[in-house]
Amino acid sequence: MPLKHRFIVLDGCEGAGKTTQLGRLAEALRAAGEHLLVTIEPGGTAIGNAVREILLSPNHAEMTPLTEIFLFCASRAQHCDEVIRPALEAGQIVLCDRFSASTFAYQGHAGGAGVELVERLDAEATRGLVPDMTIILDLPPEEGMRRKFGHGPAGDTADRIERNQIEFHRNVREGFHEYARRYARRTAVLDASVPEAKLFEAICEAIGLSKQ
Ligand code: T5A
Repeated sequence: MPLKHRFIVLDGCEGAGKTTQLGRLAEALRAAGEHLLVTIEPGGTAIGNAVREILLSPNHAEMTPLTEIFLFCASRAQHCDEVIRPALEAGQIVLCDRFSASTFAYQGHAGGAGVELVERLDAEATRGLVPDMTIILDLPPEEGMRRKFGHGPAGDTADRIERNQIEFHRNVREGFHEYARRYARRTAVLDASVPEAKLFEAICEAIGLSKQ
């Protein structure tokens, strides 16, 4: 039976395991005979990748909150029109690493721009394209940072957004919970502190993918 959800997003705080789980999910769906597009935000297009460089570079510490929102939305607008919408129209399943929930949580809730502004700009950028299912991998940010950077401080390898104080990342986590409450029918929050295989089972269940 074809999968009911065609546009699936994995989202959540830093280091929650999105990339790891997207890899597993892509493999399972391909094995089930599905045609897939696996993509990422910010990015997913040549323009989006250029915008990603600007957004994440620690050299741009002076970036204002409004500039940041517009750049995430610019990347998304290009991504939706050039890549995601055509793939869905061609009958592919789209798996995306982060999407609107990230903008809601990082720029809207934690960044202090307000979720209403973020939602308005995001709706323009996507032209109403909404994921069928957003799965939020929920993990305390301290644990996500430990997974990525070990026990020491994030240090020189951290990008501009990872360099925010831990309090910011706690607010991001709250923002994801707020997003899930707002869009409960198309969002699932899963405990990402469990072993990879167990989390993968929960993701399959959330999207209705039966075990082979
Ligand atoms: N952003 C993005 C915004 O602010 N607004 C927006 O609108 C958007 C779209 C993107 C940055 O941009 C921000 C958010 C981000 O700060 P990114 O490079 O794409 O940056 O970074 P992340 O999405 O955070 O990706 P990461 O690679 O950092 O984290 P993942 O993908 O969640 O985690 P993953 O799979 O790489 O795993 C991290 C480590 O944990 C281990 C893995 O082996 C790896 O070492 N791991 C586990 N360990 C224990 N148990 C498990 N279950 C594990 N699963 C994975």
